[in-house]
Amino acid sequence: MEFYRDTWAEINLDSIKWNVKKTISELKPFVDLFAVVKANAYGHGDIQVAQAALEAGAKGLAVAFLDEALKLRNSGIKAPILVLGASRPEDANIAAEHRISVTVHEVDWLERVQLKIGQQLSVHIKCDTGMGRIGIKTKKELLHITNLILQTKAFLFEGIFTHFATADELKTNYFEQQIEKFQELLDALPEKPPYIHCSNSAATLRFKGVGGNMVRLGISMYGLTPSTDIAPMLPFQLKPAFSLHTKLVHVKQLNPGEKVSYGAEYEASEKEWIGTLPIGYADGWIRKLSGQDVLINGERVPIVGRICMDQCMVRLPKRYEPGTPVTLIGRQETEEITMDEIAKKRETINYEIPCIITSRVPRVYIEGGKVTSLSNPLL
Ligand code: PMH
Repeated sequence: MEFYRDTWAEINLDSIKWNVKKTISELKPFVDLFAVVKANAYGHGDIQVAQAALEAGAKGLAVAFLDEALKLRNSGIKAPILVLGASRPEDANIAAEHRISVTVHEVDWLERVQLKIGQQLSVHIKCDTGMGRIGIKTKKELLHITNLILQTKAFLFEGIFTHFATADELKTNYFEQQIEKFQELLDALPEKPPYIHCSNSAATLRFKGVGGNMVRLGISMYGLTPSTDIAPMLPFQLKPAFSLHTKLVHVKQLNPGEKVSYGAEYEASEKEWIGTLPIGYADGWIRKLSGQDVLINGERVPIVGRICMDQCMVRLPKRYEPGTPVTLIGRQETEEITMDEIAKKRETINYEIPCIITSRVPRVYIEGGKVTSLSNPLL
């Protein structure tokens, strides 16, 4: 597979493996790590990340939707896969056929499930202990669901879980309340399933995977901190896997008073070298990033003027040859532009940044220190 543009994201699978292995070394030996690879592995590439995580010791995978799970199965992945979000009860037979575990999030879901004769469906019960998203809240609901599962041969009670709303915040009282509520629900169970899980990355790394025998690791597997607040508390230095690169495609000198981009908002105040980059908002490099620095020759240079759909412009300290490499996220020599820097500029969280670098940007995979594969959905 090839690509024919000078913009690409580099995904370092060695970093992903390292983050997974280091995390496992922090956990108690009976705790299994499930790699959260929903949303195309937070924009990194689901199949490649899933394989890397499994090689590094992850016992299973978690996604948001059944379609994502089927994509992984169809690629030949045999490991356990859990769908964390709500699936349609009428699609349960498809999950069962592909040995995909699903989440039961409300009482009448199980009653509406349609399975074929002889099929078995593995289910995890989702408890809402304070996230207010999906899941059952009361002991009554839990007992009703558990009894239905235990009475029906077609259902395999594989797990029970909850999700924290504030595990990445400095204050821990809400987090502790959620643990308490989850424990109360667990205490009411007539029978414990093989998997009990609640920890995301923040809870896994800060509290060594509280409560249960499985953790669901997302953001920190990608080498990013769950929040800047808890970055100093992480037990080891994470290795970011995602970097974003392009090359200068055009370099010109503007005279004082000449303008750049839509709206003609940016005006050269002196003779200025302006370089054009072949990346724009249709790649997820959105207009809010106007003014953001990029790296060229190990130095920071600013994006000037409005970001266009496919291109944006930078102010250069001198003339550079077209074809000169430019890093938008990642390291050049001693300078680094982190995902957190981009998130701050965009007034959002680091999670969002790789997720919205669109599929038009090819992903180049590094493993064993060298390029091993490319993914370009366009070709
Ligand atoms: N488990 C569930 C149910 C999740 O929704 C997520 C992430 C994770 C585990 C992994 O969390 P981590 O990436 O912090 O490790 N879900 C989301 C979300 O819905 N929005 O941002 C992250």
